[in-house]
Amino acid sequence: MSQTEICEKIILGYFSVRAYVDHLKLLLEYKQIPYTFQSCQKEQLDDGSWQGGLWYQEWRHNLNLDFPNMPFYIEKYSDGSQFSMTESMAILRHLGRKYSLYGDGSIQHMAKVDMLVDVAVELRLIFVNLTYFGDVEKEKSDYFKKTGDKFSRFETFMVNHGADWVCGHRITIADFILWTVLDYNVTLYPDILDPYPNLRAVKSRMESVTQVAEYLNSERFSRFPINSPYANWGGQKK
Ligand SMILES: N[C@@H](CCC(=O)N[C@@H](CS)C(=O)NCC(=O)O)C(=O)O
Repeated sequence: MSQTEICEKIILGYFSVRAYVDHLKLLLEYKQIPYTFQSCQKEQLDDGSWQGGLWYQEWRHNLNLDFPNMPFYIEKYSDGSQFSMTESMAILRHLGRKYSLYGDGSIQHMAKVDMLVDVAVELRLIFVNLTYFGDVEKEKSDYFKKTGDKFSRFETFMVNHGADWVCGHRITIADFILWTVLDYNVTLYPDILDPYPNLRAVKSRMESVTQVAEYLNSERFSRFPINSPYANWGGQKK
């Protein structure tokens, strides 16, 4: 594909849940990049198990993906060629490079951005483990301890960097995955960020960006479902 070809269309594919795609939609909305969200529902079979619906039956076979998975990301070019990829964090990093959301350009700053992204992913994993397999009432205080260590380190990081956004004065890819993880957490436990004023501030800052506020109030965004329907918590539609 030639570098001069114009990207005419972006397609982001995923199940109709927030889970591993939320940060990617948020970034595209923030940058006001037109995209099509191609979604499908998981379906429950007669034996009670769940199957990936259209993804399972069609898309994973016919989209020509190197490593078929959801979410997937496709750029279609004016010459008819296309670029496609999977892996939710690799897609985030691709969008970060494509739309200059990787910080001030120094390799040290980019490394810190990557570090913050990966810690946010660790927080997401703790959330996934609890909400799919655990008991959100019984395990609340244990969860606050596990996540609190990382939340307070984010808090200190922001104090040390005196910043508007999580990694300095510019918004970076770390802010999109962090917002998603924070929003999942306060949706589950509204008081979880009470001890962390900088995290609450950076979350509000994202929500007050005009195009983000418009997105969050639009039909393109729904707070639920966060997880797949078979999760212990967060798989419901409201
Ligand atoms: N490492 C992958 C994991 C993706 C993943 O686990 N996708 C789940 C939904 S959250 C899925 O059902 N993928 C489709 C499949 O496994 O066929 C990523 O971050 O994108």
